[in-house]
Amino acid sequence: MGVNRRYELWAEEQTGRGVDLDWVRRELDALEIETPSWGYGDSGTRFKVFHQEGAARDVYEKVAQAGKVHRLTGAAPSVALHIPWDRVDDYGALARHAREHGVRLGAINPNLFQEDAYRLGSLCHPDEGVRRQAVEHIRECIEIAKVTGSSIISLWFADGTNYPGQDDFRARRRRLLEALQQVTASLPEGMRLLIEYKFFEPAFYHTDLADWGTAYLAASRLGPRAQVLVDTGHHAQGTNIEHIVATLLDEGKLGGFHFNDRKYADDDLMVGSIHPFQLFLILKELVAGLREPELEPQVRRVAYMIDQSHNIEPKVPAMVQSVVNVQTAYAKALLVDWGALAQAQREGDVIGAHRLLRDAFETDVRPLLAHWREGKGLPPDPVAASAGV
Ligand code: PSV
Ligand code: MN
Ligand code: MN
Repeated sequence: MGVNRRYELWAEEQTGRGVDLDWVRRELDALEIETPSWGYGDSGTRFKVFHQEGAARDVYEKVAQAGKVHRLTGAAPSVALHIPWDRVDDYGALARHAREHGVRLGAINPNLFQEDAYRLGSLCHPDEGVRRQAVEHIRECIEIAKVTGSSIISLWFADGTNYPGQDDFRARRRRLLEALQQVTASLPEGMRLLIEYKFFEPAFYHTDLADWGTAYLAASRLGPRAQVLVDTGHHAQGTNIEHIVATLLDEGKLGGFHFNDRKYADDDLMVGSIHPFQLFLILKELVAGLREPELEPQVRRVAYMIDQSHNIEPKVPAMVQSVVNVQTAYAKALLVDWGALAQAQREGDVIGAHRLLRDAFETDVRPLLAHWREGKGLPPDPVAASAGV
């Protein structure tokens, strides 16, 4: 059966359930998923970095590969940079190169963990000189963002301690907040800070920004220019991430996501490959927010980004698969019957409410996505089309 016929049958069923397919398609049009430059070069674990034929060797090649992912999916129009990994002399030229490949430069990620100076931390370091070095590096990234037209500075800190007594929790917290205030004061109009948390690794006793609470408190101190970034791989096993997302959204502090999946820790596996229902439930909170007029502007600014390094999978197909997994989960979240759900919740219909979510999650959205892609001149199966690109 052709793409059109399959879609017609699918659309008839969905329209019959009361789904507004024009709205669903508009929201699919609006979904943009940024890919990371560091997902296109050779990467590995501490055991081995495997070389892959065709892996990007420099930032120009990384941007070109991000361009391929966007050409195949139509949903990945920007690429994040990591400085100094992606340092170049002329960022204006790099931005032009990106445009030539059909993408733009997105979030700038300062690297605050790979200098010898950062052994005891960056913004939390006991030595004022090291803290100054880290602040200057973030300011350098703000200058880069001005040239590249990026509106997000994305901060992840490896800061923490390995042993009880190594440093003073509250002193470190004050150093962090003071330095973050200095950085925030350097932000130009229209640029914002996203503050990421992670509960352990590389620090093994305590991490200064370990969870959404510590990140939220920091973002609150900094005012409206700072929000929290939720990296799906950065939680203890069993954490209810969708509940965190709903809470941050309700507090006006949800800034963005780093999507990836994991089985054990911060594994950076392809998003949706291990916990597809969790991904759906997270995105369902975003769709719920879109439907509330006070929350909608915040939801529209949430930055969807992938944070994955593919160690054994081919780079471009893995990124295409990841974008498709997010898009698929999002399409399913757009199909939730909100009216029926609210009624089931009011009536205390526990199983009924749960089944409504499962109905949306179990809907096969491939006919919709294939038709949406064909309408845009994209391959109906971008993962298949990415082999050998
Ligand atoms: C390290 O855990 C990490 O994966 C964080 O998620 C950052 O966002 C990323 O590296 C890039 O610095
Ligand atoms: Mn991350
Ligand atoms: Mn991570």
